[in-house]
Amino acid sequence: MLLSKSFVPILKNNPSEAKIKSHQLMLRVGMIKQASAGIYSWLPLGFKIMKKIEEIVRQEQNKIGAQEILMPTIQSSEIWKESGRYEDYGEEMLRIKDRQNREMLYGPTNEEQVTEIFRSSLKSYKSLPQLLYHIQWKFRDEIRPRFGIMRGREFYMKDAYSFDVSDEEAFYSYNKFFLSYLRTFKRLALTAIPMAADTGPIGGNLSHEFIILAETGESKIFTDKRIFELNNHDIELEKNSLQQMRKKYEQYYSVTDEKFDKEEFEKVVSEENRLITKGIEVGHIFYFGDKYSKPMGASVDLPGGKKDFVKMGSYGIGVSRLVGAIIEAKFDDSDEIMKWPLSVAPYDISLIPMINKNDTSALDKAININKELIKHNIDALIDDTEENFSSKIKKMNLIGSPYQIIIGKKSDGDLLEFKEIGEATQNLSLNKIIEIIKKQKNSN
Ligand code: P5A
Repeated sequence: MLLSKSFVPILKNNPSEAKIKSHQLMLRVGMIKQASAGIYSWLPLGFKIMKKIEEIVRQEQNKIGAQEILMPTIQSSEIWKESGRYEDYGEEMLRIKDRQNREMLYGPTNEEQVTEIFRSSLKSYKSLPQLLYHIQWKFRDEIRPRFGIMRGREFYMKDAYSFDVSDEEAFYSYNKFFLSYLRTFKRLALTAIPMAADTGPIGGNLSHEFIILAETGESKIFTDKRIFELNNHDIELEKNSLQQMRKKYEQYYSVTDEKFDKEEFEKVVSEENRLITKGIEVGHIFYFGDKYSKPMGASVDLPGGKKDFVKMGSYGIGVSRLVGAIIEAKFDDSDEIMKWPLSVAPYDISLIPMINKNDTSALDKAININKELIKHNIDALIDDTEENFSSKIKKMNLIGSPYQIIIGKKSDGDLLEFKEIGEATQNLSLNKIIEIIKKQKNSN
C-alpha cells in the first residue's frame, strides 16, 4: 500500500482533548474519528487492527468449542422485563420506541437475548454443554465516556454464554473460558492477570476481571506479584487440568477494588510481594447459575424425567477497548514509537525510500521489494511521499509497523537497511528479512 493513497490522516501534534496516550495516538494517526460523545468511526488503520484482534479472539473461542452466532444490536424490552433487569439497568440503557410505540433498546449486553434463543430451541440435557458467542456492537450510555474508545458509549464486544446441566459442569465451562482468555491475551502480546471481581449488573457470585497493568487504567488492583510468573497456556482442555490451572491462580491474592480486604491482603501476601497499582480491564467473566434461566424459564429435561433450569455464565472481551489497551502497553510516548505486536499490526513492515525529485530509483526499489513481500503474504506500507527523511521516520514510528526497511544510501546492492522498530539497524538480504518475519508470524 502506498502511503500517499492510504486514508491515514496524520496530525502534526497531539490533540489537546486527548488525555491518555492511546487516545492521543489513535487521533494523531487517524485510527478513529469521533462522531459524538463516546461514539467513534473507525478509519482504515484502526479498523484493520481491530479486525485482527477480533480474529484472534474468534479463533481462541472456536478452539474451546464455542460456536459463533450473531444476535441483533436492537432488542425488545419484553425479555428484559422477564429477567427483571429492565428497571434495574437504569440510565445506562438506551431505550428506543419503534413506530408501533413498542419499547426497544440498544443492547448493552445479551444475557436475555441468548437465554430466549436457548429456551425456544433446546430441551434436553443431552444437548449440553452449549457455548455460544457473538462479536457485536454494544451501547451503554456511560455517564462519563472518556479516553476515546477505552470507555466509549458504543463499543465492540465479544460476549459468550455457557449453558450447563449442573454447577460442576458449569464450572468446567467457566474454566474453559478462563483458559481461552489467557491464550487470547498472550497472542495479543499482553500480560492479562485474572482478578477476583465484583459482578455488578450482570449478577452472580463468581467472577474474574482480566486486567493488564497500566497507570492510566481505571481499575485499582491488589495482587501478589508472583501471579505474573504463572504460565499456563499449553494445557489440555480437560476438567482436571483446568481445575489445576485455576488452583495455581487462586493461590495468589489478586483482586480488584471492590473485593479488597486490607487485613487479608497483609496477612497472606508478604510485604515484598505486594503490588498495588492500576490496570485496564480487557475481559470479564461471570458465573450466575440460574439468575436468567429461572425467571425466563430456560430448562432442560434431565435423565430421571425431572426438569431443571440450565446453569449459565457469561464471558466478555472488550475488542474495541483492546486496541487502546495495546497502545497503552506498547507505545513509548517519550520517543514517540509505537510497536504493534506482529499479530495485530496494521502493516507488517514499513518501506521508507529516500526520494529526491529527480531520482525515483529508491521508490522503484521499494516497489520491487514490495512485489517480493506480497508473494510471501507480507503486508507493507510504502512511504512514497517526498517529505524529508526525519519526518518520514517520525510518521512511520507513530504508525508502528513492527519492522522497517530504509531504502537510501546504506541499502546498497543486495543488502538492505532493516530494523525492528525501536532497535538498531542491521544490513540484511531481502530473503533473510522475509525469513525473520515469516518465522515471527508462524510463532503466533
Ligand atoms: C460478559 C459478556 C458483560 O457485559 N455480559 C456479556 C458480560 N461484562 S462487562 O464486564 O460489562 O463487559 C465486558 C467487557 O467489555 C468491555 N467494556 C467496554 N469497552 C469499552 N467501552 C465501554 N464503555 C465498555 N464497557 C465494558 C470491557 O473490556 C469489559 O471487560
